[in-house]
Amino acid sequence: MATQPVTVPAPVRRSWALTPRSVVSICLSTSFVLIYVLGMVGGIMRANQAAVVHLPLDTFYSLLTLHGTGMIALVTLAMAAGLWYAVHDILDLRPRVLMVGFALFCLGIVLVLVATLVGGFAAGWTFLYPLPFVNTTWPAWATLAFLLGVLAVGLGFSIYCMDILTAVVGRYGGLLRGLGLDALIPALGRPGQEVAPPPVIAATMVGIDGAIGTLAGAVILIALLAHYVNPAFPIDALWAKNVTYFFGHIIANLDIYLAAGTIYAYLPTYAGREWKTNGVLALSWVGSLVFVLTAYGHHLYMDFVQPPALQFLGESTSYLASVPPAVVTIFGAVLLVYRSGIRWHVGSVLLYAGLVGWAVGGTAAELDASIPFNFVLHNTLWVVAHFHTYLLGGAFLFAIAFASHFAGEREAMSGWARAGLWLLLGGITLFLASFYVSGLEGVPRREAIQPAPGPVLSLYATAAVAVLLAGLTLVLLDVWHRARRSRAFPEEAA
Ligand code: HEM
Ligand SMILES: [Cu+2]
Repeated sequence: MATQPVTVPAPVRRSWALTPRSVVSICLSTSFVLIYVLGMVGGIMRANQAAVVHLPLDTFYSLLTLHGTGMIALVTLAMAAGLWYAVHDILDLRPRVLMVGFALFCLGIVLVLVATLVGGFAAGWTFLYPLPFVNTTWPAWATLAFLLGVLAVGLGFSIYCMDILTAVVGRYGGLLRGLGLDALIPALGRPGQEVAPPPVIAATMVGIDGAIGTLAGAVILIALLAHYVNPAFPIDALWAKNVTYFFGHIIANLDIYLAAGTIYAYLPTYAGREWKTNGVLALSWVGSLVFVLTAYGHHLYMDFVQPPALQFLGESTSYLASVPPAVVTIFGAVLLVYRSGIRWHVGSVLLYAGLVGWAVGGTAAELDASIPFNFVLHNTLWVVAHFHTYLLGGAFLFAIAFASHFAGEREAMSGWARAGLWLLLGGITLFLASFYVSGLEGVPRREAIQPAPGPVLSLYATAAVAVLLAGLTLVLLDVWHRARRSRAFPEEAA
């Protein structure tokens, strides 16, 4: 009898396959490593303001530009990956497209790194016209590299948004249903089709506002590039400021709305309760969609040539913008967790802490968006305080929360993680307190050398950054360790 050849199963090449998990892991690890480095850059800037280290002035402003641009891009990348993962099954999203977006983000970040660290570009992350062109301390090519870098990041995000919108239309037959509006207006619904769940509603809102915001970004960047090529190409400074802040405000805000989508997806898994779409939730997201687009005017209160109607629009929608997240998402999250016997782990602690950061930062933002307060707080460190509260103390914490959930949280929280959380949250609180007090004392933002009492408060802040980074190191190592374990036992992962 002839012996049968023994068939050896082909080795499974899991590590390099473009699966949803692998692409999301790449996005998260890249953004966390770079955020950590840019956090250290932030600490160096605080140490310089405390006169503990003495950077050359132009180096300080290049680092400031790198930190601002890089952080916004990287937190967007991490949270975009988080929300993508939360909805990829429902919307049948393709990992390949996310990878293209990721590659464009990386290209953009490399260009920004080269522009600032090698070229010395230092016009601030808002690259406000005509700063990139007049009295520069850097060569012209650095301006070009920076503008192209921001363009690449914007293109990456716009591909992400368009992919989500296409998938929403494919799955729900229209954007209104993607926004869950059939829960409010039943006539919009289709027989037999369920209402979009909350994470899909968030993804649709981000997709629409992100597509519009990145389009505005492309318009201003292309205009600046045209001016770069031919300095006779005219740019109206007021128009440029409106378009630039329209773009910047939308992108920075969407970080938190991307995060809200992931909260809808993951907080219920800790609380053991469902978060369902209803008419109020759908309406609140339509409100956010409109207010995020119209509130940017609060960046132009000091521009007396801005048409008054736009100033009123900016102030009123800045107030209205706070209502949907506060009333629906934050209050909804509190109700979801209340008496649920929630399981506390790194993910749930940070989701909750992030909600606090979001609420506090939002309140501080509302104060600054009120014109009488803005007279006093405009361009002081109060501004930096409020956006770090909801970006560092909100969106970034949500990003780590998602990563921790993604890595798997089967076993109890480790002692290291617990210590890391205390240090991280304590460090962030002290770090933010220093910005707030400086702002109230009238210390201006974006100054390498500050008037008193800036330097002494910067010294406290420098120590707080060291505590914050120590905590971040422990938390990220704990997440990384669990991610490695769950790669060995994939069924453990979420
Ligand atoms: C360890 C964490 C962080 C530290 C130590 C830090 C520190 C700083 C410092 C010292 C400044 C300059 C403030 C001034 O004098 O005007 C700054 C500005 C800024 N940071 Fe952070 N930051 C951190 C995290 C973040 C995060 C997570 C984000 C965004 C998601 C962010 C976005 C920005 C932006 C947009 C600016 C303004 C840049 C500009 O004025 O052009 N930062 N940060
Ligand atoms: Cu704004």
